[in-house]
Amino acid sequence: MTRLRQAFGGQAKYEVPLSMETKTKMSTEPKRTIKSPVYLSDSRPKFKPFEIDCGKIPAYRYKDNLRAELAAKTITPEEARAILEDMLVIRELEEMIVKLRSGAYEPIRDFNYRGPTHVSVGQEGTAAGACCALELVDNITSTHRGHGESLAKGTVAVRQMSDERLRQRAPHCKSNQRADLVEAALEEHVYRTICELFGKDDGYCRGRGGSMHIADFTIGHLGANAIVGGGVPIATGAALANRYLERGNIVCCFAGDGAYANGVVLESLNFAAQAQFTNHLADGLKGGLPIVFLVCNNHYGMTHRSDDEVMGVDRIARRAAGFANNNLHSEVVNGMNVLAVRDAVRRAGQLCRQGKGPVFLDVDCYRYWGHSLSDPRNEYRTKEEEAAWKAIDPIESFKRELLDTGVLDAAGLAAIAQRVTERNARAARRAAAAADPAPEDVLTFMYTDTKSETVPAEFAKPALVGPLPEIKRANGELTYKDALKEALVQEMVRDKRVIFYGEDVADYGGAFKVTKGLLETFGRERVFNTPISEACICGTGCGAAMNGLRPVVELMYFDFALMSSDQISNQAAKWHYMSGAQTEVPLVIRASAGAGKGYGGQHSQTLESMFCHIPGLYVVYPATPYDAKGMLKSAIRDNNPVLFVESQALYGLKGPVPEGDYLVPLGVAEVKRQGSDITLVAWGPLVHDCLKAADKLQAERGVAAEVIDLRSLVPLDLDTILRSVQKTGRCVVASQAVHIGSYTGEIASTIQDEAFDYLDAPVKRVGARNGIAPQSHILEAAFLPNANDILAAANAIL
Ligand SMILES: Cc1ncc(C[n+]2csc(CCOP(=O)(O)OP(=O)(O)O)c2C)c(N)n1
Repeated sequence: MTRLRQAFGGQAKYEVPLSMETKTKMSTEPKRTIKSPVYLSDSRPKFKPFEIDCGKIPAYRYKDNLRAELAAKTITPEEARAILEDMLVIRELEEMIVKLRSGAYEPIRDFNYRGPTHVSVGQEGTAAGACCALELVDNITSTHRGHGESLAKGTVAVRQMSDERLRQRAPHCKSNQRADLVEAALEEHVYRTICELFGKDDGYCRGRGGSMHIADFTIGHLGANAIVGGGVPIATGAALANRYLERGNIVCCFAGDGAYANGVVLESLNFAAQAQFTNHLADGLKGGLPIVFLVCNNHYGMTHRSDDEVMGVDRIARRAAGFANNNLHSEVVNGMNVLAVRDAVRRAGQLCRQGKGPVFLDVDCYRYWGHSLSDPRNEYRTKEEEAAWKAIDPIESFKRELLDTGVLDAAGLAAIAQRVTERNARAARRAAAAADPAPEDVLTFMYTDTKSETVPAEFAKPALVGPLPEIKRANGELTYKDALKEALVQEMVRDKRVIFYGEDVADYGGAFKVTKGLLETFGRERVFNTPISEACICGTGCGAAMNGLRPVVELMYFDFALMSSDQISNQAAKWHYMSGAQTEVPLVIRASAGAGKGYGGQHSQTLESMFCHIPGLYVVYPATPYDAKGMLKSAIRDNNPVLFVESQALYGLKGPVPEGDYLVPLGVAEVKRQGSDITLVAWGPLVHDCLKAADKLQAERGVAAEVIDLRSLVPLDLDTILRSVQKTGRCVVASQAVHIGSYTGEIASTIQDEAFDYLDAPVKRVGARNGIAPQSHILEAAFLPNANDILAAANAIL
């Protein structure tokens, strides 16, 4: 509530997210008999010939129909009517978009719709069939073509809500009749969806997301995604959170067939199916990830034919065989038959709730329009193909079943259609006339100012599985590395929502042993190794953070952040803004920067400048053991995503670190040394070079240099820099990053903008040479900046 209050300026404008509600415990009660999380592998060579049996993947298992389901009481007439209505709601809205483009949508002829036109007409059976098999508390993620899923999750959820929640959703409804409340809430849902498409302030994401990023966290819709495949690791992370918190909720992850060529999607399948979730390693919490990977297989990427052109398998379902011995329960489903989809997702949901997920459904469907309305389709497919699919249209087919079974007569059908059309028209008229967001609010929701100040009782002081790791202090001092460990330990003791994972971080303690001992204290539920999947590590971290956890993930080398740059930059950084502050992303990505060890071009980069260019992300880089602990604790408690850069060169540095709980605020620089003649600004290892240079300046020239350790790059403490430069009139900005495009340039130019009148000389920058880190010790020494370079830069302007 606090979060929404802040986002909406003191008043909660819409209901609070309930996607984090706990519904039921997993039906397979986790076994709480943790012996010890430590296991030693003892696998012996076995080379007896054998064959790998990949098993069979069923296709089109559904043999029933509406009549049979009514007879078996697996569906009620009311549910059947609702399914038709849900499909009509989707088609009506998407046909409105089509008509709007040519001014043919009568209710708002003159409205100038700007935005994507990725309609899914033809795929309604997939969206409506899947969503009607989900519960209110279940999650979905969707795609650039996500109107269907978004609308259907909402309409289904509305019908599942209590009267009280309906009243909250449609406060203008004065009736106490449930039917009226439902109708009002359905109209509100369509209205807020159209508002979002139109970029209006009443949109679900307050006009920040639009068609391709629409989300409604209050009903578990964690967002559509314009990056093809980008939402799949988020869904996987959301499922990780549901499993870890034993909520009993599942995630239905919608993505297209095209997406299943994307690396991060395949990484997600691999991540979701990890043996350690279900085998002897899962001592405490046994159960597979509760996620349904639902492929909306319309057979086309944008225009390319997936199965016949760019894949080597004729059925995407086969892919699942590569990820789990049980083929992820993979099957091919007829997506033109809404009841077949419903049946498959219901069964998949049951498996997930029993701890037997993940499940993979290859749902065979078709979109009648091209990629967008600007795609005429004639370059790559025939009219005959389209006609064949339209002949089995999911809506028309289901209408026939409703008539055949007498669930509806012709008048009943017409009444539903009319209700949907009129509701959409009313919503569209209201949306077209609704207020736009205020231009001065363009940056509102970029960052959240909330933090985890108190831990909810249910997460406070979780049980530990072993004693705390011993962290050796000498004379009140710790190494930078142990200071990081102490911060993590304290935050994990404080809050159950803090979990930690990455490559080789558990038993081995990470490539640099920063986290050695955490597994023994917290168990594998909270500290685990991952596959080598940097994109998925960051993406699942983002999804878990958006779904109630506060994950800390590790990138073994900062260089590998480039493998996950989409998940860091387009996902974690953007979801608070794109969702209109419906969600926060309290994720910490620890990235260990090399340099100076002869590891060459791919293990030595200082890349923080790249990420400072990405709005929505915090970027911090401590230089001392004291800050390493205090800043990591702050980062973990912050509700913004934080890229937390650590220096391998500093891991062994010792310094005073109090044992207790203290925080170093993010966005506050520290003046490390006072001076009046020149300002030396730096972060990370170069802070120490600046201090050395300052000593020399004093000793050799009697110059008093002020040294500022920025500590945080975003948010940047510009005040401290400017105050110093106004005093000294001279400034050198230094970092270990290569010179070109370094954040030193941003700082230098800002100083020139803001304090030009105080400057007695141009601002100088020091960085690594504009090259690639070499292996040779001699070359690397020539490549990296050092105290002498800072000294030379200072001397040049003194
Ligand atoms: C990472 C990425 N690459 C390319 C695109 C451009 N693009 C948008 S939709 C699309 C096709 C996606 O195909 P599929 O996943 O099958 O979904 P469909 O559009 O068929 O619903 C492409 C290539 C993108 N948005 N993101």
